[in-house]
Amino acid sequence: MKINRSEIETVAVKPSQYPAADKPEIAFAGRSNVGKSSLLNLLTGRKSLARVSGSPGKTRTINFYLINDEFRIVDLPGYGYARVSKSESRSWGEMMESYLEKRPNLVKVIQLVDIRHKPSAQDVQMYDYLKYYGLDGVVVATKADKISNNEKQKNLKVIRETLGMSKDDIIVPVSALKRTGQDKLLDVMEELLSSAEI
Ligand SMILES: Nc1nc2c(ncn2[C@@H]2O[C@H](COP(=O)(O)OP(=O)(O)O)[C@@H](O)[C@H]2O)c(=O)[nH]1
Ligand SMILES: [Mg+2]
Repeated sequence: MKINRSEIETVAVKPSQYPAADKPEIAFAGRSNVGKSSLLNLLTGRKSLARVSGSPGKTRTINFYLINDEFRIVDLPGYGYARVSKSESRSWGEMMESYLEKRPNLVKVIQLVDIRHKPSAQDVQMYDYLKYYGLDGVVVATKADKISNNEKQKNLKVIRETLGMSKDDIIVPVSALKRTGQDKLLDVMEELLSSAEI
């Protein structure tokens, strides 16, 4: 699959603001700063469709991007930002729950984890949550340029084991900096969309 057209369609904090559920959606979830915005820019070939942030924790919205006029990529709010208040983390939870639980056209949530580290407790919790909703099975390991090829296989194995991924589940290493991994990921997304009934 090639992405020829991409635009931000809607920024939402609650379901009444979501676009119509008329196109399949693939969402991205992950810790703040894991590289969600950078991945979106890599996939779409756009330098600044999504804002890449040096300081984590700013995106507190659900961002809907219309791709090729056919489907949407949905950038979910990041988690794991240290300096959030109780009420902020509650509103994050409510925002995630109302999207994941009730969105009929949601095909899959791709979870992003940093390839350098063993997934955090929050990463595992997020992935378990996706399992609960049947939305798990595709993981992107970001910032692949930051480790050697030797380390890569070892780290991918640790990620698989820590998240409790099964044999058939897919993990795609990606580097937004070196621009690698995006073709594989786009193939996976195409496959997901072709099996979606929306
Ligand atoms: N070296 C490297 N840095 C990256 C990569 N992807 C993202 N970053 C950096 O990680 C930081 C957070 O990226 P961003 O895309 O804003 O993460 P988000 O908070 O998940 O949307 C920024 O400083 C990016 O430049 C990558 O593939 N390689
Ligand atoms: Mg972002």
